[in-house]
Amino acid sequence: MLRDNDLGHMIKAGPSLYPHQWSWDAAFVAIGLAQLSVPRAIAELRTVLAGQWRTGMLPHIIFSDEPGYFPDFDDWGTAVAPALPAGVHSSGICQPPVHAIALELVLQQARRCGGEDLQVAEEFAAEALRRLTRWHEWLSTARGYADVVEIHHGWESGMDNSPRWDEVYAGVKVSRRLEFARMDLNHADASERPSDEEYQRYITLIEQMKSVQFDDVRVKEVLDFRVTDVFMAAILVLAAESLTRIAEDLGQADVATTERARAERTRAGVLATIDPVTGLCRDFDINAQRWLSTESMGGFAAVLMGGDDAETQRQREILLGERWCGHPEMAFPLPPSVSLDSPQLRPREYWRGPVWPVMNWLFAWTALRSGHREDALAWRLAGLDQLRDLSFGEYYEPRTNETLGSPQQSWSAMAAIDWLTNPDWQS
Ligand code: 2M8
Repeated sequence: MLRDNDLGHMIKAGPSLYPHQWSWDAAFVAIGLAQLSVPRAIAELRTVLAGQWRTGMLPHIIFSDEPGYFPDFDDWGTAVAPALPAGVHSSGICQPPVHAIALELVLQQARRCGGEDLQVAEEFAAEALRRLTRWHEWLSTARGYADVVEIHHGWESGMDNSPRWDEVYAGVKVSRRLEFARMDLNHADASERPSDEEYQRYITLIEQMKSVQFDDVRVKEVLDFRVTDVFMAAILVLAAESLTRIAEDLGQADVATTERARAERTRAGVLATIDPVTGLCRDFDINAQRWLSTESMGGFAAVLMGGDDAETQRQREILLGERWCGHPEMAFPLPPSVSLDSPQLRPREYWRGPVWPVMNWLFAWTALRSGHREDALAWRLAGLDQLRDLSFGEYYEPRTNETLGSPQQSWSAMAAIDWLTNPDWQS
């Protein structure tokens, strides 16, 4: 399946709905690829890093030559951005920083394989270290806010239409209705995708960014969408921890020190967002200066970071409990994007309720990494069961397990590959 989605230098996120390379998809996919071919995994990460902007940002899409996706490179208009490197065709926003985590896992697999794989991987890691540090640094400076990470579009969170962002999108002023064709609807059912109203706001934000040539400072003055993202920040914590270990192995003590401090600072920033009433982490609307308490998967940022403090323990219990994974109507005890008991639930609609295989993998893997082996193995088993019909859907209806969105989605295959072949999962 991944071979079918492979364009040589990049794996398409999905065969027809997503004919380009998405940043966090590519990082996840590289983790699966490493089990099949270390050099191919490295090639995937190399393409991601080659798209790095002069500011340090890794853009959320690197465009292939394939047609059929909106907004494409011309629609984005990033050619006006002074920070776009020559020859790079990319969007002008970012996605969660899974990349250093991927590099660490590729290196681990290379160590198991030894020989040429190990040599190639170590050479690549030495090269990648500087770019990954600049990327993390950009997230903590240009996008640092209260020791969490600020985002400028729901697309940056990767959870595009999650109810997390509803209040923020309500403040996006669509001053003139824009004319465009929704190419996504040629490949997926409209009831499983964001609405036209949502797309008007998505594209309005791009217009606002374009008006200041995607400048990191000026954009904050014109954007109607400025919000901290705790889930993204939790991923930055994990990535900074991975980069710390990689740097230590490569004898780069200064990088290790910087990344360790980043991880500690950001971890504290995420924990400080916990709502004492619900126990979940909260995002913060910067323009409106208010907390966003809408319940969603994003609230489990502390579980993702894998601590053992009382707040995180409580969050873990909530996630495994009857409102979330343990809800009696769930087809499998896996984390849904929105609780089945939530008034916001729309069980077929993208990030508003469905279960996402790649998120199952992420929660399982962070549980494994932080010593919660029992949870990790239970999620792995349920996650594999969910993928049993081999359609590798992008997301699944939480009660019926119907395949939704794009079938043959690359990062869904990655979850199965890693769970089945990576020796870390064997008990
Ligand atoms: C979805 O997002 C893109 C926009 O970036 C889209 O809907 O067109 C999200 O699920 C995102 O997290 C993912 O990276 C991307 C490709 O799989 O699709």
